[in-house]
Amino acid sequence: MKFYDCSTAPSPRRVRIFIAEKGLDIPVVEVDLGNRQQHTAEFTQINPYRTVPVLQLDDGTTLTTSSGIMHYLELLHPAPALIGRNPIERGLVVDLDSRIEQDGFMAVGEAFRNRSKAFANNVFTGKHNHVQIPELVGRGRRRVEEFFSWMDAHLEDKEFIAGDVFTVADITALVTVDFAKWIKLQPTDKQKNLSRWHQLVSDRKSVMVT
Ligand SMILES: N[C@@H](CCC(=O)N[C@@H](CS)C(=O)NCC(=O)O)C(=O)O
Repeated sequence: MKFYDCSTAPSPRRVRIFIAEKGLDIPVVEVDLGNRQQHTAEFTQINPYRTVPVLQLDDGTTLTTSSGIMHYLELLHPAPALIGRNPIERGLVVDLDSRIEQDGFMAVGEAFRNRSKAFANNVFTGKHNHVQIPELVGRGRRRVEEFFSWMDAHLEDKEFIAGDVFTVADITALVTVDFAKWIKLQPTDKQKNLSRWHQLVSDRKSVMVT
């Protein structure tokens, strides 16, 4: 098995934290996104979508999204459970994780990719070329602020996002809050629940080493 990673990018960081929580040792291949290594013939043969993370299995199968990789590893290495301990928990964790990815992670990406000069003709990750729409920077930022408000209210009566145990939803949310630093947005001092949770999850060993 090989894990294609980029140590500075947020999506593969989700998988790195997941792997560390499981205590797995998977050989890593670093892909230099800054130097456009994802567009080389060698890499596009591995992942035609030209993104990381990628998990390449020993039989040649490749998994090309954070979610697909984490679900595969969860079934292969069930302990500790990170995507629910029973059917109801699994449904709820995936529900929350999808919402966080859509309303939080994608919103940060919208603000970031529509602003940075590096992505002028390449606003989406992957192989398709689309130009930026500068109006989406402000909209993305507002969506992130709404996401932070939702998180703060959601965490009022919970230690972790799905309740009393750390799950993949915490990983996606943590990576999202840290990704938001790239657009200079952070939880406000008034968002006490969000700040308390962010400190709690940032102190985990799996997060500190990734
Ligand atoms: N939904 C995918 C997104 C993967 C993705 O977009 N990865 C980014 C790094 S965070 C990438 O490979 N970017 C390459 C590029 O911008 O060309 C996942 O979570 O795996």
